[in-house]
Amino acid sequence: MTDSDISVELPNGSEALFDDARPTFNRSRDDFEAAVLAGFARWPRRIPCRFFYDAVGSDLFEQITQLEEYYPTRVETTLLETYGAEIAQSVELPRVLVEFGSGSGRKTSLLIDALGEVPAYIPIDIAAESLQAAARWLSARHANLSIVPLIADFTKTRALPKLAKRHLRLGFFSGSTIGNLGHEEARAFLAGAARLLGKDSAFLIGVDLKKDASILIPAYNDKAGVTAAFNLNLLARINRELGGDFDLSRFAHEAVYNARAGRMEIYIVSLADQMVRVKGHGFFFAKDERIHTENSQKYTVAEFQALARSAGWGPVKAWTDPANLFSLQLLQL
Ligand code: AVJ
Repeated sequence: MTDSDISVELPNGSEALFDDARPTFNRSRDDFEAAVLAGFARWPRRIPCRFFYDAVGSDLFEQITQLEEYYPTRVETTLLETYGAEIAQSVELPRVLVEFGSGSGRKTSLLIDALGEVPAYIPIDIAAESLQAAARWLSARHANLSIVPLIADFTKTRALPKLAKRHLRLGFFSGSTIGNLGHEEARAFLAGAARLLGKDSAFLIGVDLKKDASILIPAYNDKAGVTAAFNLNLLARINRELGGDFDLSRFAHEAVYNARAGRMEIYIVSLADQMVRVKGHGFFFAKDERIHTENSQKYTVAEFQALARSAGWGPVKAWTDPANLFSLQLLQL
């Protein structure tokens, strides 16, 4: 596929994927500056987790997915390999596949294989570079697949390309990325996806399950230190893009399980009293002060189904691995 093969039926508020990605890049840089300055002005301090995924961070995340301790990607991939045919049989076909976010393409490829004929594949992502890479990878493996990428924030997308309405739709939201959202945000996202996908749609969502902290903690604090590098890359990114002067050796990665809330919480901890400058502003970090960088909510199958129902979806079926680590949940409108 070449860039010019990508079709361009555009809904309002979204952009086609062209090779000049600079406007998107510039917008994300401004957004990063505003988010960091606002996040450092409140207490506890925070940096939103969507900023993990610059080029360095995306590469580190890819390494995380290959770690022994990080089970979600491996288990979800196995679930798609094992139950793909059963998932395909559980919905009326054919369906346009609408993916929320774009990953390595590997899981999507398995789902496309299972679905057989897919009239169109519409990945939605704010990062043009990720869309481009995933589209290339998938078009090499699925020769006749029509790919219609949308550069948009998938939590705010209001309309799909017209061609999506010529068929039934299947949404796909993998990797338990929904765990980054709080309950109300997740409910709002699910309700928005229902509106976007429309009548008679189905939605397949990868959801990480509640489990013992002895499995969760190593998954977010691996021996090799890849997750630590992924987390601290936020400070390196501030240094690169916002002229910050963070000394990364004076901060540490921390991953804790908040059992009451049922979520992993990721922080960056200051190892000393220190001053840091960002964009001409000075920020004092006290020893042991934490910057909150991510939540990763875990669910039971029943909890997630209740959340889905409250957003207007009907749970059809959930597939889990024998150790109950991860689930693929099929919903229907
Ligand atoms: C991509 C949000 C699903 O929460 O497991 C992995 C991100 N953070 N290790 C997750 C992540 C630290 C990941 N999600």
